[in-house]
Amino acid sequence: MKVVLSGVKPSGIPTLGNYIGAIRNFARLQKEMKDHHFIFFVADLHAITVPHDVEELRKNIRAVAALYLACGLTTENASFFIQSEVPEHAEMCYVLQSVCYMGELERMTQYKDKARKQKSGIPVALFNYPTLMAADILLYDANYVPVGDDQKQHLELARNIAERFNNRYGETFVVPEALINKTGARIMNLQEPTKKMDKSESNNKGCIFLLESINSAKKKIKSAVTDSENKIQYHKTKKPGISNLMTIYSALTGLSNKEIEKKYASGSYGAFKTELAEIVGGEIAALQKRYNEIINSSDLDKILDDGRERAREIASKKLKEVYKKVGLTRR
Ligand code: ATP
Ligand code: LTN
Repeated sequence: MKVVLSGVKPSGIPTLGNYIGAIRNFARLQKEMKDHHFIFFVADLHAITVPHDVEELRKNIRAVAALYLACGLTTENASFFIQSEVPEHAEMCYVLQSVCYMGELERMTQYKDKARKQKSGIPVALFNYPTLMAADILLYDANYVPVGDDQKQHLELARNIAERFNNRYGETFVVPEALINKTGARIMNLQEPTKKMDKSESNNKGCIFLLESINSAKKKIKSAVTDSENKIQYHKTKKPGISNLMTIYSALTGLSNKEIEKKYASGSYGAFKTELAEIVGGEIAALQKRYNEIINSSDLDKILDDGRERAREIASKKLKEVYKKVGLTRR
């Protein structure tokens, strides 16, 4: 049975970008690919790669777990768990560090961006982040990894690590493939549409968080930065603001850019934004309703406990195989 795997960091409350680019896509794939096994987890070990608030992290881990389910993921053909509760992730990461090169990690653009923002030194864990991500994926022999566009480079590295390990020690890992959405793989900041919408970004006005008030989310859409042309037309480089809003519109309604252009041929930005604000508001409201039911129920803990056990069963077998391949056994 083929395996589809993905994770979200609890570095904040997930955004509309995470939802459109990753979580929702994952939920859709789960419905379409019934004969696959789905593995999804809260990537909390990744959230301590930059300085963080301890209480916030604790809250966010649970919130992200509940949001996954609120976004439509089910545990039917899946294992769903918290990464740090499966110690094999960190152990596998250590082994993979022995086949990963400094030069490869130095080239990672996410590392370069995040390292630049560190005021009191760059944590080694930030540098090593992609090796942990490779461990997450290779531990479960994942065939497909649905992610947003920003994770392409990390996926490429995971593939290289898998191939290198296989060449050195014999066939061990499945070489994973990224699954990247055609629409919405990179939702941009509403105030700075040339920058990615990031949940740990300080410009909150440009970022819609899935748990913020509906009114506030609508306001952010209505005050999104656009150009002065007042013409609803998709052009990523010349008109990044309106193009980003059209991408959100397209992802949530299923209409293509051409269809949106036609629908609003004589419309103003104001009218378009008002309609989009309603669409986004409706989507988030439904999600929050489900979230509130889940976060307060004891079912969530039960689901995560079961998920952890299932994940450990797979991960411990794989880790044992890897230890043996590299010679970490008595006999
Ligand atoms: P941080 O701001 O802490 O780096 P993040 O939101 O970039 O967080 P994750 O929470 O780990 O990172 O991302 C979860 C998933 O959401 C990943 O698959 C990622 O590619 C996707 N994703 C993140 N931001 C966007 C975005 N703006 N548009 C589309 N997909 C995104
Ligand atoms: N690095 C990813 C989150 C993540 C992930 C993974 C995604 C951690 N481990 C394994 C897919 C597969 C991010 O920052 N978006």
